[in-house]
Amino acid sequence: MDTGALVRDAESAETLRYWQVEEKENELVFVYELAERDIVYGLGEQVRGINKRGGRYVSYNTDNPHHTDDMPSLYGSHNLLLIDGDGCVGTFFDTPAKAIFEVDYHGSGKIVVRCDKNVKVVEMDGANAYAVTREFLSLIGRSFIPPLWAFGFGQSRWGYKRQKDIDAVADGYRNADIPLDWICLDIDYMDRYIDFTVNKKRFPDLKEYAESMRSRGLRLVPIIDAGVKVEPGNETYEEGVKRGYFCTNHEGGLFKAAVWPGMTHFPDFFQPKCREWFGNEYRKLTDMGIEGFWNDMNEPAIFYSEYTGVLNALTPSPSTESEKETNAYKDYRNFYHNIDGKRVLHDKVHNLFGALMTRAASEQLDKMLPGRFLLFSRSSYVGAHRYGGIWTGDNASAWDHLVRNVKMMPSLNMVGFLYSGADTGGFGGNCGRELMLRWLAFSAFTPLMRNHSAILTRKQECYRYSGTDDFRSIVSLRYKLLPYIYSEYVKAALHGDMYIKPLGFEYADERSRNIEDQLLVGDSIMIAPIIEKGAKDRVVWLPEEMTEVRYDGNGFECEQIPKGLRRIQVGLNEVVFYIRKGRCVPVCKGGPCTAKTDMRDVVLLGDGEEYRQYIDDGFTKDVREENIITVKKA
Ligand code: MIG
Repeated sequence: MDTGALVRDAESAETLRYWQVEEKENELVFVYELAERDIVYGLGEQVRGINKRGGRYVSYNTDNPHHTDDMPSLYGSHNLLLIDGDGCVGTFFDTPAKAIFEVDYHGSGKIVVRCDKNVKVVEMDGANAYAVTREFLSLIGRSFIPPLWAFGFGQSRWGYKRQKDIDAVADGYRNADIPLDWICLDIDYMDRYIDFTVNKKRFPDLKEYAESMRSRGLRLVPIIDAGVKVEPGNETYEEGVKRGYFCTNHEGGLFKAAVWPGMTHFPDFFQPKCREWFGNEYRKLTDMGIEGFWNDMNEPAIFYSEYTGVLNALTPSPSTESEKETNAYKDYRNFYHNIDGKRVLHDKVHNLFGALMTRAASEQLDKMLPGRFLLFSRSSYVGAHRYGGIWTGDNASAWDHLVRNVKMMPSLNMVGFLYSGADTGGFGGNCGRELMLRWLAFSAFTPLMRNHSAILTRKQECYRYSGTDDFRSIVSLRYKLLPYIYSEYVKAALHGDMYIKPLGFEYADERSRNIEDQLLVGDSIMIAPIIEKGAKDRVVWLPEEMTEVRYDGNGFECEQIPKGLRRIQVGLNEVVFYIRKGRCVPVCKGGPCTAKTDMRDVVLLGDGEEYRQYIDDGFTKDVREENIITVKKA
């Protein structure tokens, strides 16, 4: 590798260039002195916004819907820090075990990182955070590129049970003339939550059904959970047991834990043979014409196990904060993997589990399908971005969750997860009309744009709200922007670049460096979404002259705006975005789905002269530079 990055393992940790290292009995402690002006970027899927200063974060993949600012762990672990001030120092702490980051916590002026001794530390430096991020992206490899249809709008809900529920969604969108490309099947499509089965009463002929949906420009995207139901007759279970592909317990038997299907075994994704086998199981659904999946519960989430069941019965309720451990935490110290013939405690490699499930699926889907496929996961680790995307888990229908979504997106891009997005409208809770419209107006710019909600919450498909014109306006903007979104995404993946960036990555002035509610999307666009309840207007910072573009469902209105602060009004049916000086954005006519959207018929907005557009058939695995053409202004 000629990237200039230094890779140190624990034994040579004392030779780190930027960090002081102290060896404790069970861990290494790394310390970095911050300067006043330093912004600390990084940590991917984490709370507390773009600048991580002032917080404590724990990389330990966790299924927890309370995404508050003091929630130390979410579903992924992305141990990258970028300290940006006078130049930038980037450090990646590559450990599959728990890692704790205190970043100027309580105003200490220091970063303190504590982690397992099984760690490789990668130090990088460069002129600024953007340069260092690009170096990091070049180290970790090319991001997953899904097919074009995955950039269309997706509708999902935990609670769609049978074919007629899915029909209602398809009809609802088509009748309301709101574009849609895919519909998710949540756990109820399965036979009693058994992976790779289909409930025949609910979906008598999934193959035929998938085909008929496809002819309407709609794809079905089923969920796959990590746990395999323990039940004689369940093929996946029987095979897995026979071949020794499941995780083991303390006594050497198979580890058993309860999740949706009841008692399950977890595939030991650390074994290459197990990955190949499990990945091949997806064939049961691709044979029915399925081209996309979402992997869930792969932290892995555990309701309880035989072990914790007993333990909880024996131990009194926890009395101190540190004792308030979930069942899953206790279980993580009671099951084992077989890694290169060695028995390894799950706790030591916990953060890789979900990532390896994604890898298992992705590698085999790649072999079994002629074209590109959609795959996104809940749990992740850096590296899994090569195999699939992620969604940000069980958020809620609340304004602060929209805010968190906005602020998390650039951090996910720093660690390669370009294909990502949140449950638009919120998973838990009841989403009102205003929140849904504002959230859609933001999600219109995120590669993964999916409306998803939990069972028993208010139904939140776009056509269920009054005044569907407003919803059509926002979602159709997404389809008009597809030539841009698709091109910028693929170019970012091809060039080891980000798709969504903080303003500070391109503009060095202090105001830009500290803005967290405006983002750069691709190379040309700056967005300033409305993320406050009841707000009809907001203040926007323009770090340079830009073209302001307003879309209200009818057409685009453009105006040159000088550098500086500006207050804009934005109606619920509108989206306002900005095009950077000298740049262009191609827009097309849109359509009811990607298959009916003509990506070649574009008009260029903005004061630039030309645009480098990426065009292919939307499926080919041969994604290459030569597919980029120069479109000039008419
Ligand atoms: O314990 O499959 O994050 O998106 O709808 C809940 C049901 C399990 C969690 C996922 C969510 C999904 C839900 N799953």
